[in-house]
Amino acid sequence: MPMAPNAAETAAAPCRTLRAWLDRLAATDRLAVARPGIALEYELAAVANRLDGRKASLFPRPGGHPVRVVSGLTSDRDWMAEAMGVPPSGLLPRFQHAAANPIPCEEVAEAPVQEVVHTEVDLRRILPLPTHNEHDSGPYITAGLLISRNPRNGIQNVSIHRLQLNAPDRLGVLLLPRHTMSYLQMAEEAGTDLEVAVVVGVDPMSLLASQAIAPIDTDELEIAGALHGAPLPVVRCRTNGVRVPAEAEIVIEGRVLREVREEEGPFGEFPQYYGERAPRHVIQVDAVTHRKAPIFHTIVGGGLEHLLLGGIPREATLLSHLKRSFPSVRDVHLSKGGVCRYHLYVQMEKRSEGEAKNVILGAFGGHYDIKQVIVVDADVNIHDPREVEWAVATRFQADRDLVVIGDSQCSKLDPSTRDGLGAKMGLDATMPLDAPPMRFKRIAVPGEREVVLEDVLQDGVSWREELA
Ligand SMILES: Cc1cc2nc3c(=O)[nH]c(=O)nc-3n(C[C@H](O)[C@H](O)[C@H](O)COP(=O)(O)O)c2cc1C
Ligand SMILES: [Mn+2]
Repeated sequence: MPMAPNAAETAAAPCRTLRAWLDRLAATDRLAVARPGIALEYELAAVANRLDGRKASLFPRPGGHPVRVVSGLTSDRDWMAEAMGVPPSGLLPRFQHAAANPIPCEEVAEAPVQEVVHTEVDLRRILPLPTHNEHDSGPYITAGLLISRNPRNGIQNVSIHRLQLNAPDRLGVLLLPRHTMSYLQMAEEAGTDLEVAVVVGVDPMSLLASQAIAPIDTDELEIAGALHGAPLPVVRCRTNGVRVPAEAEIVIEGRVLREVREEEGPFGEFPQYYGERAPRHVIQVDAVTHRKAPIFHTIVGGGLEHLLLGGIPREATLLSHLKRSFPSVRDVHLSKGGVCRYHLYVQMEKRSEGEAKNVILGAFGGHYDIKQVIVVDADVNIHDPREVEWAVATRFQADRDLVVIGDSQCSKLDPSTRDGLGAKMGLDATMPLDAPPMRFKRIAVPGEREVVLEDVLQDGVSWREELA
């Protein structure tokens, strides 16, 4: 496994449960605990958003409900590496390795997640369901892993879908045309509903694995196992054949109903806009199981946790994709300003003139969500937007370094597109290979990094002292 040289000092064991991760956050002053009784409507999301990226938040007795809520578990890139047990530079390599080397799950007969079983289901009574953004249609489950089984071969799929409370035992679900939708179509062809489970309250690695861009019939729980470095223990649901993580907090068992649609949305989404209201699929809930005193995880739409969970697995996939054709590519980054989806920064060691433009074209082919690519040289830190802008300011000329492709497939959630039809823009901000050596030489003061300020500065001395 590729890792940075200092990995031996900083690497720890990967974090395998939500509770272990909460312990780690609490021990390092990164878990803020609210006073009991914060309102489930808006107030909880307001507090979580204010802490976003700095601290995770825990809400005892939210809206008077006995079940605690947590949010903001993975709202920092370095935390994600820490939960993985690698230094920050190991984040993408480790994810690439796990996606390429999944570890099969291990079935167990008894599991903490089934300590309490409800077959009479009133979701709002069992779970504290928050409402986040101003125009959201109502309470949502936002951090549930939706696990389904291929009805033909039993292979499982894992992904996150927003789930609207439609009735005490019914959830509206947004299924974009990805793997769950394909499994549902197979079920419909066989004339059946699709058995599913929604798993809430899992460890950071399972959340991340759910976002892997993997081929259909790749069980993302096996990628979670690879990230843990051990098979994930799973247990069979009580009312259907789906296998769910045994150490999770809460499982909602049910079926996506064939040929049923109910109105769902609007809902505040990752680009900081609302996803529209429309007829969508429906999950009929058959049972809920959970740990004693379970913890409910919620992801506030558009927050850093939402952005990073989608962004990091995409970066890993895009890096693998680009490196296949361009060994000169060193690293990629989906910027936060570009909602960790739309704007890609690429760092490369250009070997031939024009190569950066080929990299731009390759990146557009990596994922249709990408609308802007900026390629920079190896001396530019792509994790610092100011450095990338500096490269554009000093190494880019629009008349020769700009690539624009109109009317191509883009994200439908980008409101500036015409229903997903939009333009791609690429900026080659690399230096010309034949530039004279001093033209693009970055200025530097010798010894600046090595200065130890405590050694050279004196404390409490007035500037007048030398005059005396
Ligand atoms: C917090 C969060 C919410 C998401 N909500 C949805 C959703 O409502 N519908 C959807 O199709 N994808 C949603 N996604 C994206 C999918 O979970 C993601 O694309 C996943 O990798 C798809 O898995 P698949 O390739 O196995 O189908 C969401 C992702 C995150 C992180
Ligand atoms: Mn999948």
